[in-house]
Amino acid sequence: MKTLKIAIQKSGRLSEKSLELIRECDINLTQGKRRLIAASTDFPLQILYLRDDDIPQYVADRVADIGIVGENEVMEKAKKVNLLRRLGFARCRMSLAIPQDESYKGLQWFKGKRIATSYPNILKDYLRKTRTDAQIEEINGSVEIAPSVGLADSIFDIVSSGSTLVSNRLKEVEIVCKSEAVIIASQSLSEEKKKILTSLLFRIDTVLRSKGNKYILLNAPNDKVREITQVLPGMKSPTVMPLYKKGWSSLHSVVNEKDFWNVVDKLKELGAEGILVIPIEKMIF
Ligand code: PRT
Ligand code: ZN
Repeated sequence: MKTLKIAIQKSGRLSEKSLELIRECDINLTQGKRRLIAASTDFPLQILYLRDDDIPQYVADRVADIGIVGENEVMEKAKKVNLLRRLGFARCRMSLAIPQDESYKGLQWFKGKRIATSYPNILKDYLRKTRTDAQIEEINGSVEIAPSVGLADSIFDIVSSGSTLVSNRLKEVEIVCKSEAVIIASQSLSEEKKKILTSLLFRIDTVLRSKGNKYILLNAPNDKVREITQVLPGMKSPTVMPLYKKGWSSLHSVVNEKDFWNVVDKLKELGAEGILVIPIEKMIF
């Protein structure tokens, strides 16, 4: 039987979450990360552990069928691959930063300046679109020290919390783009591989959906049930069951993490009691 080959980062910021996602899809892997390749015993999937920079190329060349990689690498490498899903982890932004003591009034600051980066293509594209005439200094790693050692006037790099910039006396002045982990796929998969991919994506979607939702149970006086059901839409509508205690009901539903605390506040106002919130392992539609 054919197997689908997925490339994931060998070690780095994406590795653990990528493996976790595969495990949450109930796919068990045989070997550990010490090898280049691992197989699954219960799903036709093979894992290739690679450097993140190489993943777009390997997928474009069909050495791997799909891959989990930072969107920034996909943009930078500009290979012909399909972007299938955004995964919501390894979120970051790509920004221009300049020395803290410089005053900044807009992109014209960069005119004639040198910008150090490991992402020359994304930067080149941005400078062209914004008609900014600056010079790109391509360097690998430790981009943030370039201004202090006199290699450049400014930098273009990944920013997450911003603390690396602060500790290098730099300030973020323009956000060029945002990035998160994504699934990419080769543009030409055999029918057999497409079938495996569909089944894998079904599992991944199920896992991603359940991550944002919680199962909620509560007790409420019967005369409040109607109002409470309006706050708790649920998948179709909430389940309502009578309690042994007269005049009371138990309501079960699903709430999204985004408006979770708002919903809980409203429920309390409406007289809900004994509210229980439980994580959902899988949500299948
Ligand atoms: O060895 P390999 O080539 O596989 O790994 P790598 O060292 O090139 O990549 P890695 O593991 O550092 O990052 C992998 C991916 O994680 C990146 O391509 C991004 O998509 C994503 N990601 C998310 C980040 C960050 N957040 C991040 N903060 N990648 C790097 N950083 C670095 C950034 O370069 C800067 O030095 O962290 C610093 C900034 O962080 P803050 O929190 O101080 O702002
Ligand atoms: Zn890398």
